[in-house]
Amino acid sequence: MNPATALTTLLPTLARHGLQLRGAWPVQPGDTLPPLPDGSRPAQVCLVGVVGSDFWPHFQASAFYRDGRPDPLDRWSQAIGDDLAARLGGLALYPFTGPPYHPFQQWADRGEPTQASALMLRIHPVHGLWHAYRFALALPGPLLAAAQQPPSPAATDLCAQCSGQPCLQACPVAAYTGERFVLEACAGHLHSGAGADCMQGGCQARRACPVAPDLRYTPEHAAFHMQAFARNHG
Ligand code: B12
Ligand code: SF4
Ligand code: SF4
Repeated sequence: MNPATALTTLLPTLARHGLQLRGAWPVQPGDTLPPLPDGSRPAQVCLVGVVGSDFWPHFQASAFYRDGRPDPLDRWSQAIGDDLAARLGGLALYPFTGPPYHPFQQWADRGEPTQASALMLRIHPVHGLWHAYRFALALPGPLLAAAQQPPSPAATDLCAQCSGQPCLQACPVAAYTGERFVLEACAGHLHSGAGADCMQGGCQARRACPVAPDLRYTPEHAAFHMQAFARNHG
């Protein structure tokens, strides 16, 4: 499949689901990736993810959201990723299959100007902390030419320049220390009555970040992630 055909397969499908192509990078000799269905080694990896809550109405309208079975967002992602991979002769890889997990955050830095933030989540100069990854497509050839990849603004050292680093002050139980995330403190708070603000509106530390406030997740979207997180921890 030539790059133009690959793009006309990929981009409209992603747009239909509210997903975005988040960058692409060539596979290097040191990358440990599974073989493609035909046994060959992948040549390129494309990262697909969400920015803000754009995908939320699409996911909410899907059968996965309403079927009452576990992990609806992961299953929604798998249906889209596996279908696209089959059409492109590639393999879909997911951030949630593991351990061991695929190093999605390291992969992100190879395809777009993301950096580790003070909260250790990746921060993007345009999307701030309000983005995540749904799947990667390992592809047989360089299907997406460099010129056709999404334009990337330059990476900046946002957190080093951030006055007062409000994200590190905002957690009521100081779960983010700047060096590590104290999972037990966060989970304990979420399961207590005092955790209602985080559970209903999303992580207060993440919400305190002044970058890209327009992209903050909607309360319904944020609450969905917080419920999943609390269910898995505690
Ligand atoms: C395990 C995991 C966690 C663990 C962290 C364990 C640890 N080592 O510290 C826990 C459960 C704490 C966690 C929490 C969260 N996570 Co998490 N997590 C993952 C996961 C599945 C695997 C990370 C990994 O081990 N990778 C393998 C190593 C080799 O690759 P790496 O790129 O170097 O990964 C390192 C970092 O990712 C780091 N890390 C991962 N998550 C977190 C979260 C926090 C708070 C910190 C401090 C570090 C951290 O730990 C890894 C090992 O050092 C990734 C998905 C993925 N496959 O990368 C998501 C991922 C990193 N998480 C993500 C998110 C959004 C979260 C949450 C904020 C919200 C949520 N949806 O649950 C929460 C934070 C809690 C909160 N109060 O809101 C996103 C980050 C997106 C971004 N903008 O960068 C990812 C990429 C998932 C995705 N689908 O996009 N997570
Ligand atoms: S509040 Fe400041 S330090 Fe914290 S993540 Fe946002 S830019 Fe970085
Ligand atoms: S969800 Fe709430 S308790 Fe957990 S890290 Fe964020 S602000 Fe702290």
